[in-house]
Amino acid sequence: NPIGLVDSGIGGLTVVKEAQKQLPNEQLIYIGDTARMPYGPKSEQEVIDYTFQMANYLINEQNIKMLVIACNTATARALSKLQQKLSIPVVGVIEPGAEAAVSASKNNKIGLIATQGTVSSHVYSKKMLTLNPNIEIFAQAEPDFVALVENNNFLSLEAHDIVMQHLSTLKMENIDTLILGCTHFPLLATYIQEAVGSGVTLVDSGAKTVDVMTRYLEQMNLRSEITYSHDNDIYNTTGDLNIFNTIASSWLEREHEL
Ligand code: DGN
Repeated sequence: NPIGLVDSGIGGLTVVKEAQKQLPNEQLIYIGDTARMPYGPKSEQEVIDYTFQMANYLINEQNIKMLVIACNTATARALSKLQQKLSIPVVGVIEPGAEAAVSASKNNKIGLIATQGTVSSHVYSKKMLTLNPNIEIFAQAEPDFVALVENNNFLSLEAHDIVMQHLSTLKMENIDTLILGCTHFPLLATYIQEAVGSGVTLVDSGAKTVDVMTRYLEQMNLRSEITYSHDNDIYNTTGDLNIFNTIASSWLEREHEL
């Protein structure tokens, strides 16, 4: 059976890309809810409802064996509810990112850039503080970055300038680790790295999630044994197919920059 991945748009493809590398035999089915994005400013209940709709479709129509919430905002709002209600394993992107950041940081100063919804949920902060109470967190909402990616504008001079400008204050905080707490942000990784300086370790929470998926598949004996080609993975969007296809094919073919 396939693994389902959901996001508010194309951001979750950063998780798909990593899963295609690390899990060669697993069929992936993706839904990007582009028509209703961004999730960042939506209410908790809306994000919960949307995520359940995608989950139910994937379970009832596609018979998935595992669900990955490849969106930080939906993880922050809906992960525990999905885990309570659904009978298949459900993996979110926040815990893996929080763990990776805490172990990467040496000076205990960690930056977080994410959507407004993720920042105000404080899920990252709570998780990191339970792992290490001495951590200092500098969280900044960056809703504009999501639009740059969804509009296929993430390799432009405009994107470069916006990222530089927005992250200039964060650069002053002496952080040594920065969590890309939105699955859209790895597409802007080159500019983000330039903005905060090469000494800062960027944590791609989505990529870390694939380690957790791998662990679950093994523990629960759900790993596929058949040889599979990721050319057969399925991508769905609730929004414009052309723009989704353009971004998806160029991103999935490019070398990952982290
Ligand atoms: N990609 C999503 C996330 O990781 O939070 C959110 C993007 C959005 O809908 N604003």
